[in-house]
Formats: sequence, C-alpha cells, structure tokens
Amino acid sequence: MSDKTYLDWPFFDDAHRRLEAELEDWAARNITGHHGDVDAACRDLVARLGAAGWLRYAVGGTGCGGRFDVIDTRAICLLRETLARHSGLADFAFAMQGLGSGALTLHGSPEQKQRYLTKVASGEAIAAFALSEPGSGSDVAAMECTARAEGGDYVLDGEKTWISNGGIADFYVVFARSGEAAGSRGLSAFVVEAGTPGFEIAERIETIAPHPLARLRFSGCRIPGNSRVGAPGQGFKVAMQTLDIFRTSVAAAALGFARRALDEALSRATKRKMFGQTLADFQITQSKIAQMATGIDAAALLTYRAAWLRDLGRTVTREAAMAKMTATETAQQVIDMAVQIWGGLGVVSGHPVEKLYREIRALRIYEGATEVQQLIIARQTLAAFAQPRS
Ligand code: COS
Repeated sequence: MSDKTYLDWPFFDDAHRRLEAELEDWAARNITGHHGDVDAACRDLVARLGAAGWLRYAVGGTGCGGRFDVIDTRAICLLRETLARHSGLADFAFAMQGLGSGALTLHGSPEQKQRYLTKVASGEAIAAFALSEPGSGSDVAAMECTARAEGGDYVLDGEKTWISNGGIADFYVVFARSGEAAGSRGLSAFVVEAGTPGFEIAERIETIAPHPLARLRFSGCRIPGNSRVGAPGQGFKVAMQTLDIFRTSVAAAALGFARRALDEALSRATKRKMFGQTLADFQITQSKIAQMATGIDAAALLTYRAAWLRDLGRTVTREAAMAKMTATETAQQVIDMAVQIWGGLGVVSGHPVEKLYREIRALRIYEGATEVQQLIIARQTLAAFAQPRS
C-alpha cells in the first residue's frame, strides 16, 4: 500500500482527496497491463479515460468539456501521479491530451475550443504538441519550421520530431516561424488536423519505453488562417505557458513511478530471506529505504508547492522547473535502488521495476531536460539577486 500521508498536506482540499480516492479505485479496476500494439493500447486508454470523465481535468473551460474553467494543477498532478503508479502508458495517454490541447485551453478562440477541447475531454479526439525539431529541442527559439501567410491561409514547411502521439493524433498544435521578428518573438502556434494535404508522418520512432512517437513533415501544407492559436508572434510564450502547467505534472508522474518503485522494493525487502534474515533487516537495505522515502517526500513537496502556487494564480516557471528537475532525477535514483533490491529479477523483461527503469528515463529529457531546468532556475535566481531590495 503506497504512502498516502502527503494527502494531508495543506496544499490539498477535500475535493482533491476525494478525487485521489475515486481515481485509485477506478485505476485498480480498469487499468490492466497491455500487450502488443502500443497505438491500439493508447487509443483504448484515451477512450476509457474519456468515458470515465478523467480527461475533463486535462482541459480548461466548463463550456467546452473541461471539469473547471481553469485547469486545476493539483488535480492533474494527482491524476498523473496515481495513473503513473498503475501504468506508464495510462499516464502518458492522460498527459498528452492535456499537453496537446494546452495551447487551446490557454489561447484558443471560442470556435477552436468548441471544435477541439470538447472532443479531447471526452476522449473522442487525440491531441499532440509539436514543438521540437531535429535541429532545435532545448533551444526552441532556433526552430526552422515556417508558416507563411498567403491569401488568408498559412502554408507550413519543415519538420517536427519527438512528437508524442505522432501517428495516432487527430490534431497537432504546431509551433512555426511566422516571421514577425527574429528569434523567440517570431513564432506562432497553429492547429493542424491529421490528414491535411502536405502533412505526413515521416517516421515512427521506437524508444525504450514504447509509446506513440513520430517525426512529422510539412511540405507546402496549407491551413486556414483561423487555425492560428493565439496572437501572431506569440508562439514562444504560448509554448512556455503550456509547459509551465505540464512540467509540474511531469514531476507528479515521476513521483508516481518512484512511489511504485518504493512499494515494490518494500515488498521484496520484507520477504526475501538472505543469511538468515530478511533483506529489510540489513542496515544497508534500510539506508536505501530511508533515501528512497525521503527523496520521494522532498520531490513531492516541491511538486505540490508548484501546483498549489499555480492554482493561486502565480507564475511558477521557477517552481515548476525545480519540481521537474528534482522529481525526475530522484525517481531515477529511487527506481535504480528498487532494481538493486530486486537483484537479478529486477532486470527481467516485464518485471514492474524493470519497466519503471525504462519508463523514467525519458522524463529527465522531455518537456525541458534537467539541464534546461537548471538554466531556468539559475537565471531566475540571478535575476532576483540583481533586483534592488527595498
Ligand atoms: N511564460 C511566459 N513567457 C515566457 C516564459 C514563460 N514561462 N519563459 C520565457 N518567456 C518569455 C520571456 O519573458 C521572453 O519574453 P520577451 O521576448 O518579451 O523578453 C521570451 O519568452 C524569450 O525568453 P528567453 O529569453 O528566456 O528565451 P530563450 O531562448 O533563452 O529560451 C529556454 C529559454 C531554454 C528556457 C526555453 O527555450 C525552453 O524552455 N527550452 C526547452 C523547451 C522544451 O521543453 N522542449 C521540449 C519540448 S516538449 S517535449
């Protein structure tokens, strides 16, 4: 049984505690391991999460399917943490609905929200967020994909890569250089539907923890002028504001993986006999357990601080970066210790800790690698120091 004492922390209210309990019950009954086709498994999970109402938390706006008018960051963190504890793919399916439609929640026109968000919330449409390119991952402002205004339309040319849900998404929020200015001030966001002529899946990408992932190609892809999301030239900020919400939730997913790893480690350590006692009787194992439990609580405090502050309406770029960096790096260490406690069994394909070991790795890279989070934290810390004090 996972530690749930964190739910007593003052970051949460009773509605959050009820949400966690209901989801835990639903997940235990509805999330089973998947085998084989990852695309089919993902579509199935989106449909189930939608039918059960959980995806309503991933979008904002009660008039277009959202659970609340403004996304409740603590709720999406609790959802991701709980889903990740049960299944990495279930967490992925939930998270990508939110990340893929986040720009629409924040900056979509009323028509765009009706057209896309309602279906994202019900699980009838799958969303994707297309920011990275082969030549620009961390350095977003260096992107080369272009969007040229032409006769009231936009014409997209270029490539995007590492796009989660690539190949199964019904629409993609694509960031491209629209040319209002150089660098970060010359980008805009667009929604591009699957099947639009000039848009193709150039390559499917397989990773150590399989999920739908692709490289996209746009060649003279014409989309209507009303496909732009937000103001022209504001694409960089649209992307960063979206990431401010979902980076905190990546931290929560990492927490879910780490809690599962600790549970698995405790179960093994208390049962496995060695030299006449259990593994848990050895102080050397207790040292690991102490590090795991403390690391998880420290990461949870940073994660739910960021979520709580955002729900108070604060800008949380720094707090979200601290949470994502700490939770993902900590989870990697916790999971590694769990594998060590399981010994040989821990590296057998399909064992829960072996799966966690593969699942956690990408979280230290996507939605801003640990090094990008360090850059963000350091910049903000230095800027705060440079400000005159009263
Ligand atoms: N919210 C709103 N505006 C933001 C913002 C945020 N969180 N972060 C930056 N901005 C604004 C800045 O205020 C600045 O505005 P002005 O042009 O008006 O001055 C502008 O955006 C550019 O910001 P900055 O100078 O910090 O941009 P950089 O090019 O130095 O990039 C990093 C900053 C590295 C932090 C950014 O590119 C980044 O987050 N990279 C990682 C991207 C990522 O997560 N990739 C994975 C894709 S999803 S799997």
